[in-house]
Amino acid sequence: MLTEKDYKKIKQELDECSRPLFFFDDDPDGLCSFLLFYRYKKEGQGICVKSVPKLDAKFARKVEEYKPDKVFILDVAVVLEEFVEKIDVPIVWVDHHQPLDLPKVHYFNPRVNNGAHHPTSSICYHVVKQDIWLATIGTVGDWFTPDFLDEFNGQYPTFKIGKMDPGKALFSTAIGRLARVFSYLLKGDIKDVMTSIKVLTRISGPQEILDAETPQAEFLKKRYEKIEEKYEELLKEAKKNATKDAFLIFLYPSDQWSFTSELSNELLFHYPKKYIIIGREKDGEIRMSLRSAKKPILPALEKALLGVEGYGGGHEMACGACVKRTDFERFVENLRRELL
Ligand SMILES: [Mn+2]
Repeated sequence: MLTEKDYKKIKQELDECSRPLFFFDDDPDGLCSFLLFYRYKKEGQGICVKSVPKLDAKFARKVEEYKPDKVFILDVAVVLEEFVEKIDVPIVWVDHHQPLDLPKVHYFNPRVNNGAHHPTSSICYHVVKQDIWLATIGTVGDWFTPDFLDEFNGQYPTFKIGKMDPGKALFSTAIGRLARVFSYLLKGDIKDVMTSIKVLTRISGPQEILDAETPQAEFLKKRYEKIEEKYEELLKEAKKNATKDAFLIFLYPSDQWSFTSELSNELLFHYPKKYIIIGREKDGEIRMSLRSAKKPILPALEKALLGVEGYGGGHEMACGACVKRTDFERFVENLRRELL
């Protein structure tokens, strides 16, 4: 758990810069983390780290171009030394994934001291203490109950989230829907994504987004509705694969947008007793998300990858993996052996 002292330190880092560059993960938690800091600071620029949550040397070019006086890394799971080496301004990294040790980085991660995995947007809220609605969207989007929920309910009674498990909050409340809307807005053409993010830096609150009566909220609605439609189509297809089997496996081609992580979360919510594998075929590989609400899936995944061409990892109950198309059947058989 981070302490009030840590939050103050992070705030000081924000206060003591004038041209920050923010790298953030491309999910609702990462996006809300950025929005919380940017809306507080009102300076700087944000860069969404797409496809792989990893900062490597090629991102250093973005730093050279923008010439910030400080770099913030928000909710990005992996930062490589080759990135850090190329940066000659202070780096502040706020994250809640598996802790990593890097030289020269001001690192804030509640898991370093075996703390809870509070999402990054929760941490960012405790730092800036404003825009609680964004922190709630980001936190619920990460399948987590905010530790400031009472405060949120008090400030936004029409969006009140009662006592419920985080999955239900994500799939049955208005805030949960907004979390899903945020993940849709991060998909597609990078220019449209950047415009959407810019709009979100100026939006007044959750009601404005849902009402879609201002030109800026209308713009968001036009975009996310189209993406949501594609998602719903895939979800319908995936649900057809729910049989008596303990596994729900759904593969879809890569010419479509990636909804792998969103699909696996929602299917786990609807089928909590099943092991969920959602994959997308690309360049002779299957890139997939694995979910389980029963047994930890991470140790099973590690064993299932032995003798298979591929890699993977993640959290105990939620993993990502990539295996050769030709090895996929064997990989699934291995998983069955480990889990059933
Ligand atoms: Mn996160």
